[in-house]
Amino acid sequence: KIKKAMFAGSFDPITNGHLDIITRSSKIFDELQIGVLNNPNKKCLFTFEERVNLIKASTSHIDNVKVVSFDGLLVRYCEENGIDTLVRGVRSGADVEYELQMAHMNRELNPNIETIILPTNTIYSFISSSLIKEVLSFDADIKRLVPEVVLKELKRKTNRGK
Ligand code: COD
Repeated sequence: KIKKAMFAGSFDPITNGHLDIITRSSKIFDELQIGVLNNPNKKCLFTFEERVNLIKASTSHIDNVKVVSFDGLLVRYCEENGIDTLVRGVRSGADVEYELQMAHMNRELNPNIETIILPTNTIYSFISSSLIKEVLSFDADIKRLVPEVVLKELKRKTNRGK
């Protein structure tokens, strides 16, 4: 039986922090699905299609990764697609608090689905999609923080950045 895992998020946009968790967890599981939340009520800089395309472009070199979309409950998507592991990344104690709460709720919803929490790579521990968008709005240099395709699209969309 192949071991499938899910790494879900809004990815607005994907960062080097996300990519690190994707790279590391793709080595642990046979198949890693990247679940992009498609929720029109959530305000994002990038459209759903753009977020998916940026992830595909940034992960095309990893062959057991598959980019999928979901809305509604994450555990429901997993049940319907034979996935029994959720992968999450944590940067700080605050992330741990939040992730534990989600892990407990997801276990309440389906006790057969496990959550695996990976600590971030130290060098990416300060990166978040929202801080990247904030510093970019002040023309900061963010080239070490996001994949090259993302940098290009961020600059194009916002007319900001170096
Ligand atoms: N280093 C390592 N990991 C990172 C970094 C970094 N620099 N930055 C972010 N991460 C991790 C996050 O901790 C998270 O694990 C993942 O990457 C995705 O992050 P985001 O910010 O893109 O996405 P989130 O955390 O907002 O996504 C939340 C979900 C969409 C997964 C969640 O809201 C959800 O499951 N929604 C569906 C409805 C549902 O099932 N709700 C019940 C949940 S209990």
